[in-house]
Amino acid sequence: MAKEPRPIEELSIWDDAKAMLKKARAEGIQTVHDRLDRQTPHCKFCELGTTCRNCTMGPCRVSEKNPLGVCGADADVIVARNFGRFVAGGAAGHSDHGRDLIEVLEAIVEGETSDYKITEENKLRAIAGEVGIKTDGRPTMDVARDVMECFFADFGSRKKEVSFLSRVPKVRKDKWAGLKMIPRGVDREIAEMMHRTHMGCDNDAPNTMIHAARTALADGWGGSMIGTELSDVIFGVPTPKMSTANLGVIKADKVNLLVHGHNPVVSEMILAAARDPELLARAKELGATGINVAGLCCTGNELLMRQGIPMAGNHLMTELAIITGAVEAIVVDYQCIMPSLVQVSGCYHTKFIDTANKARFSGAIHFDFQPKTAMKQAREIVSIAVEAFAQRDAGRVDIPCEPVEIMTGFSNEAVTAALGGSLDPLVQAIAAGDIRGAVGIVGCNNPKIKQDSLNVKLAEELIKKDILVLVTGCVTTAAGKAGLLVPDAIEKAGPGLKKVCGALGIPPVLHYGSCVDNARILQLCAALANALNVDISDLPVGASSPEWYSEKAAAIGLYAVASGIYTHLGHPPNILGSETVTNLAVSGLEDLVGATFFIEGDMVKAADMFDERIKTKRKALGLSE
Ligand code: SF4
Ligand code: MSK
Repeated sequence: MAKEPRPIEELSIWDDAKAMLKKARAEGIQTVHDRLDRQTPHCKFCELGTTCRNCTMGPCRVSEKNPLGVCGADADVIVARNFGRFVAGGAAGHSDHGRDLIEVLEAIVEGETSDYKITEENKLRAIAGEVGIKTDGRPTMDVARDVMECFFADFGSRKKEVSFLSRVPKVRKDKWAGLKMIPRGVDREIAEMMHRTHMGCDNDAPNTMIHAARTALADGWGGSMIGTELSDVIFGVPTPKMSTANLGVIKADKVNLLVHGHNPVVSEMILAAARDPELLARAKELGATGINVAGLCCTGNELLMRQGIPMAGNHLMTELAIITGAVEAIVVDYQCIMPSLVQVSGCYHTKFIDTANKARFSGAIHFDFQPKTAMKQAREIVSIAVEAFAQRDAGRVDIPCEPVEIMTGFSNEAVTAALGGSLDPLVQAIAAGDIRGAVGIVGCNNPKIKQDSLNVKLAEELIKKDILVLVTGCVTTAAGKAGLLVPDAIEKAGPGLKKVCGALGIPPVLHYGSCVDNARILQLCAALANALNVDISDLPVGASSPEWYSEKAAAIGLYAVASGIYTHLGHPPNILGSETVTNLAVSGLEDLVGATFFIEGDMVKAADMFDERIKTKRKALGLSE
């Protein structure tokens, strides 16, 4: 017998989500929540991580009764291997995204595109200097070529360490060297993880876990950091600006085009094409007042940070945005795009357009988007959206709310500029205890958790304790919708944070970008540690992913811990079937890298644990608690 669906009230904290879930049920449209209900209860072996499919002597499931797989692998080995491959998947996603930015830089350097250009010459030169490339008196394109070669080489096997380790405090690098955890090359660490986890290779769980950390570090300090930095070089360094968020950003009188995925390479071009006078004129001819480009998930974050486009929603809003009935097209690049969006689009006049050969969706309109032809292709895509306006059924349109204001655009450069040109005022505010510490809240939604309940609650609890919060990824929209991304949110903060943020006119929760932009937080931590002449693990900082779901989030969490940042997860990865692996994650790593994971589903308790940690770290630095 089919299960009763969960009450809508339990699925999300947001009125816009609940209204669209109601509409979905009334119109007979299946959502992620319905499918979760059909998939539960989940397989216990898979939940514990004790199932292995790495060869055809299996698949094997180990338990107390049957403790060894056919090859003799025990639960520790199997869990570690599964987790290692999980992290490798996440690192591969972020880093391949980074590689795509290098390829755009290559197209610029080789003169193959005029649609993309080097927008931030100063940043390019600054990065070049950091990775040891001479810049004095050299033409920009020569510097760019060397940067391109250097970053391509970071993916290979010929380096002893990835280039941005130049940013890492020496004491941290020495720690990694002692553990054989220095990331040498992005593709190398990922490939080695696949090798190690083949049958008959790395059969020592702690050793596999150390390599998982190395793989994650190759993502954080390699692929992701390259992705972030080159996106800034090509599309501009984010600066503070106002925008809006929630489903109310979809406009009934406009052609609505949603960009979804992660990489700004496609979405930036779509935004530029949407300003084309001919396309605007055609939209008007069809009765629209304009073309509205709004964001979903991280490609939305990228455009929000740099261009201030409105955010329609995060991960669990992607199906619901289409259900407004007012979306002409959803244009995707890759990652976190539920294949169900094709079916939901098919229930309306919405055109679902994919743009990457590595992320195709059956039933989609496909464009093989290339730097050489980017603007031409972007115009064609926008034109499809414009023409779809004529097919919209006004009777099915329901935009459930008015948008809320948010402030965005906090890159490290913007923060430093706001502080008068150096991080010293931030260091002083931390020393004085006005800002007691900082926590990055990052990551996703997961339909197993009431949407954004944990993301918002943790941010609110932390700012009350004078802990500055930085948000990226899908937590951005959560914090924005909760009213935490505006300067007025200082009213919800403790007295110290209220004083500092009030003086600067900034929110107590700062939007720091997309998922790859967690590299900005790593860079900030390294800069603070270098300024204080300490290790990153000595700082009063933390990281959290309360509602995570993805392999990428696991890689982020692990590179944060391996970098020395105490990291919270709202629910555990599938590792609980091994005591060795679990103990390593939640305590053993402390001795090795000076930080661990902690798992806590109650956000008041999680905030208290961050508070305790921050007190300990402040005390050790000789600061008031
Ligand atoms: Fe089973 Fe070992 Fe093969 Fe895994 S590698 S499926 S545990 S025999
Ligand atoms: S999009 S990885 S659901 S944050 Fe970056 Fe959101 Fe998580 Fe994807």
